[in-house]
Amino acid sequence: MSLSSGDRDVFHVGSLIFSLLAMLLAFVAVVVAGQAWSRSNDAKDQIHKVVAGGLLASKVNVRLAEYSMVVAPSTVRAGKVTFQVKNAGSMIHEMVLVRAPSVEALPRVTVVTAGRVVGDVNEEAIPESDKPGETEVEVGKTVTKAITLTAGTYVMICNIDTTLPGGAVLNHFQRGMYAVITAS
Ligand SMILES: [Cu+2]
Repeated sequence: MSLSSGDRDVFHVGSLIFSLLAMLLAFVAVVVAGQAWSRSNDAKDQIHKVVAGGLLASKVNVRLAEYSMVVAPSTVRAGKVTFQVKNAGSMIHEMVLVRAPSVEALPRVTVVTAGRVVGDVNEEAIPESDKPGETEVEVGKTVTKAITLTAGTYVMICNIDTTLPGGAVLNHFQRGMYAVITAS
């Protein structure tokens, strides 16, 4: 049996359509694969962002009392951090943030001056650039304050002096009102 010229034309048209369909399918496969690859890259970017800091909080709670300062969490994401500072005590307290590697690294008052006793944190000896923010909190109140922290370690203190009835001065920091927070 031999093909007539008409049969051969039908055969050629058929194989041409088949080739075009195959090319179209191949093109669709490439586009779909490309989209999947792009989606998986987006997912990887998201995971990297989470690992790089998305899990770190940018809001912290601070509880002030006589004489303690409790901060949670103690590691935050560098940048704008919202501090919610509650005074659960029975006298006025403050939260002063100082950029310092440790409590021991804070400069201290060595000579009694007006309103300061030996051992207080010497706030005047700390450059303004290392004091990103502070707030006082009245008894029973909660103050919400946004403070921008660059990456590093910060000591938060209450450096208030209270004069006792007998005249002796009690410094809150020296009684233990401090906490350490790290921004990364
Ligand atoms: Cu205090």
